[in-house]
Amino acid sequence: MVELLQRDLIERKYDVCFGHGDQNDDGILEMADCIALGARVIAYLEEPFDSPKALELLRSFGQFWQHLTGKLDADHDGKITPEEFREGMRQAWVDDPGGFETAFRPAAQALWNLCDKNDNGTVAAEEFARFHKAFGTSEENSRIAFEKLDTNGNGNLSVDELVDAWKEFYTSLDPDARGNWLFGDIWEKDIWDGTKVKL
Ligand SMILES: [Ca+2]
Ligand SMILES: [Ca+2]
Ligand SMILES: [Ca+2]
Ligand SMILES: [Ca+2]
Repeated sequence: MVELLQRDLIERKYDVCFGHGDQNDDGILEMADCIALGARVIAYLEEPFDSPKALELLRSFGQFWQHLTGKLDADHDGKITPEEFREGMRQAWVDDPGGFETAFRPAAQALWNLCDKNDNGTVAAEEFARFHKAFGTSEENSRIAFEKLDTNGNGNLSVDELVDAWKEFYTSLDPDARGNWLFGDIWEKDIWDGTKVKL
């Protein structure tokens, strides 16, 4: 990994997150982007849209969005720029761990529960790859992420481990946190083109 200051590390991760969220590529995040991302996950995992898992995913993504915009959308126009997003994500989850527990962990839990198609508490490589495809992650980065996270090399990631990795990705300032690798090797210098992330 390229040497990154703590601030650069977390901003890089939030830029990647912004790239995941900005589904219509207009450089602004809105609730519709957030819901579209949730819908992509549901579609790529071939989950019925009216299943309990799908509804919980959409509900929790909506809750995530409400919490985040409540923190930073001062003019209440429902739009978030990349700069506002970096600041808001940090305030909402790093500076307020309780906020993470109530409004972000449920989204992670819902997402990994949905990826765990057979409800055995683990996500297989193939399911993990579908999640990544929905988020726009390349096959190469998906493979790298799986290898980094599957520490015991058994070809499965536990839902609990994935929720922990999620928390590390979105809140940890530690360059050695394993969860930093949730979306593969995102440490290339040219990932940000000024308005959006090249995933
Ligand atoms: Ca957008
Ligand atoms: Ca605004
Ligand atoms: Ca499973
Ligand atoms: Ca494993």
